[in-house]
Amino acid sequence: MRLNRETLSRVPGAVYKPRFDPALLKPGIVHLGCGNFHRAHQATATQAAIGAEGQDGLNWGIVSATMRHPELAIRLREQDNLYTLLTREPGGTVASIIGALTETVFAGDEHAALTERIADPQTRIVTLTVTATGYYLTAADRLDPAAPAIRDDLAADIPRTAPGILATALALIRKRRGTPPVILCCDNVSHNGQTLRQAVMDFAALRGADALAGWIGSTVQFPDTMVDRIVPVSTADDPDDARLLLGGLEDQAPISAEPWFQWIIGPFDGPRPRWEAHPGTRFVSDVGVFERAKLQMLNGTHMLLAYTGALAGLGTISEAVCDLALGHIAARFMRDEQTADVDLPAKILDSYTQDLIVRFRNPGIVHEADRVGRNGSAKMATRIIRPMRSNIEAGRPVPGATLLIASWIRWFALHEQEALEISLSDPRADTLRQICASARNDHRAQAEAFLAMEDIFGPPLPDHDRQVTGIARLLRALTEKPVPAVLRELSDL
Ligand code: CS2
Repeated sequence: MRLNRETLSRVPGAVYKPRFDPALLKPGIVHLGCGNFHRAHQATATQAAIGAEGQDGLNWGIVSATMRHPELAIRLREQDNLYTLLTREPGGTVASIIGALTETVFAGDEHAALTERIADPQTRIVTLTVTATGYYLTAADRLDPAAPAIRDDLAADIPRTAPGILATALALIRKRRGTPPVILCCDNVSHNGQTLRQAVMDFAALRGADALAGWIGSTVQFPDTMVDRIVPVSTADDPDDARLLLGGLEDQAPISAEPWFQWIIGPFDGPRPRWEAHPGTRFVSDVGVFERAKLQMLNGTHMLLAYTGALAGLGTISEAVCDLALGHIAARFMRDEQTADVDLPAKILDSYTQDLIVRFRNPGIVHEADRVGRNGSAKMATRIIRPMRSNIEAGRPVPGATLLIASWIRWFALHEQEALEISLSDPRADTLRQICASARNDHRAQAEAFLAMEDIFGPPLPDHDRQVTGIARLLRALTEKPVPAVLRELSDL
């Protein structure tokens, strides 16, 4: 028997359930990017808000569009868009049924319908989680007109990218003299609201619609947000665990997440769900410092653990951080290098570091290195190079960032030789692999050619030559010596 609205009453009492009848929900939000993160984050907070608001809350159902996984939309529809969230506490698992989605659609099938749904006056908010690569940005955070998907979208009637879909829907709203929805980017992108606004304006301008671009800039709200919850890819255990906790009901789309939840949202004018009913949600006047701390300390250190950990045979974040040497290097990197320009008192930075390390250790969260490591070229500038540049300018050492970049290059070198044991996914993979192939065994040339890619790293780092030498030296060590031995040396343990 499957989980659905009819069988919801059979779910055991110990499982958290929506405090409303999901059949009564009406859509007020359109979401782009119905992945695990969305389902464990915004959908969960929206469910809490709906439950807290009684009758009015029922206007905040979500139409969620998956950009890449038509089969997920089918699976969710088969269970009336209900699914199980398995919260992996270090001491056990808690199950909750999430019923905030009124509909799941595949963006690829229904693009025209999607822009109409966004333009529908009932839609007051559009949220997005399409990952940093889904915005097609240059290193300077402008829309990249040379990205093939953007080139296609500019020529197409029916757009497929998030900036294209939003620009098209906003054009419809403007034509109809409607009120635009508030657009809430929930991806790990620096100044994510402002950046998305610029990308959508760039899209409109590239289409020759300068008046539309101006209207978007002056009329549409794009608050910045900071989102935080570690949500891994689903594992084979998830459906079994869900069946057990649901008293035998089958769920074909369960997800796992850590207990931690944070959603910091900038100034927002207009109707919205009472998201602050979910612990960890806050509305603030400036998201900047939260965003910087999170992107650099959490996401940046995740990258180090993923790239360097995988080379040492440590395939998940928890394995990597529990390794004595790498765990020590990572904690030092997080606290000493990645706090650059994070304007918070030392005590808060200490306790945030401690919390993060505990979260990373959670054995119930299987956060694979290849997953965290994907799309590094789109993550490098904000998460790593921004603090690194500032540290070098201030004369502070950057051993962690140097190790991270060397490890990342090593992934492509191994991949090029078909010796990388995990999968590598990156929009610039071909070029980067090619660099390693044409400079095989020449570590300095590899380091030089990588750093010369300004669309990834931005303008040359201060003291450029010294950075190249440092990266090349570590690249050689990672190539010639057993990686655990290199880490032991670097950790000073
Ligand atoms: C990770 C994030 O894959 C990655 O880039 O660092 O998905 C991370 O788990 C989340 O941002 C946590 O909030």
